[in-house]
Amino acid sequence: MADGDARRALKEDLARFNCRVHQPDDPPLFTREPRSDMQTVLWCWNDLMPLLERVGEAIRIGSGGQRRTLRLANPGLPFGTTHTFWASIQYILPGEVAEAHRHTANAFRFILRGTGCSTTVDGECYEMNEGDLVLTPSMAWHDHVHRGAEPMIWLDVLDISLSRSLHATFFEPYDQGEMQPVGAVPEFSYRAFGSGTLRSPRARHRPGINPLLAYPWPAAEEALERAEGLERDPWDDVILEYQNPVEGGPAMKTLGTQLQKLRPGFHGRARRHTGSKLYCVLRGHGYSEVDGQRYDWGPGDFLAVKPWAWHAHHNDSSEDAVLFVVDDAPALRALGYYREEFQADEGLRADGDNQ
Ligand code: GTQ
Ligand code: FE2
Repeated sequence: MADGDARRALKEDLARFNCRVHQPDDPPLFTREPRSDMQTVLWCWNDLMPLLERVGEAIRIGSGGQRRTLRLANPGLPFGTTHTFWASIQYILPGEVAEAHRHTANAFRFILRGTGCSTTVDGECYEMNEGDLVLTPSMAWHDHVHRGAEPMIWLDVLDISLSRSLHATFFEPYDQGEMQPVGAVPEFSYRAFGSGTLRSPRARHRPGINPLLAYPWPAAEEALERAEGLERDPWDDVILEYQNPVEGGPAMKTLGTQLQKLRPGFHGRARRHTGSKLYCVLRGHGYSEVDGQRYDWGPGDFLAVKPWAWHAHHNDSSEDAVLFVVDDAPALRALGYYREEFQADEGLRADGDNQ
């Protein structure tokens, strides 16, 4: 048999038994460095706000646990803001209820505008105010009800691209009414675990699970102010990560959340890492350089940074810039896939996993 015929016969036999060998036009199994279809994208608040208002007029919140959200859709991906998470802006009008449901995806909310809306997570009711971070861990029941007077706007992030790629998506609407019953102690987890340094000796928590569901703004802002007294971080200026107060480490298993301040005149060095990131501008103006391109940003803007892209942040203005940062580093670290490189004064400092 000629060589070509033998190869063709082998290929056919392999296919018959659901096997294959590497074909010349197959994409390579490995690349030297991560390659991502995700794009680095900037969303501007001036574009988002009018769209949100239109979405508010056009879309009613249905039953069965539906939400009204504007998703930040990455143009390079079929699904997600990044390949691991969806970031969306939820818009809820006075009197509305986003009915109870639960899902495998871990989620959190970071409140951007408004007051008077509360969320209940596994029976614990939390008021939501600007700057608060509220967690909805995997499979926790949650519903939101707006008793305030103005539209309420918050950032939702779910690790749904990740759970989807792992084929682990479950969703369950609550079937005993619009809202779940509320427990006797409002804001229980915050009262029991929220100070971070003092807690009741009788407060119980399950190992490996962060018992704290809410990180209100006043304490976070105060911590960030206190951190200004530390030595300046050459890459991030002032940066704090939201922590599991009982066991340390990130507040969620898959998603990292940070609060960052870039003071006037700060010019950060570049760094790159595996995994993706979303910056949400809370206050002030500045710009980021990502793989050589400049992105100018101001309050309400969102910048998604693709994996392994060099990025550095700058503040040329005369006021502080404050950013809320989301990444998927905890998920990558848990799997041993986290790597980063820093541009240092002396040149490049390469670190493997520097957890
Ligand atoms: O508020 O529960 O943006 O389930 C996407 C899915 C928000 C929520 C989103 C959700 C929610
Ligand atoms: Fe949800």
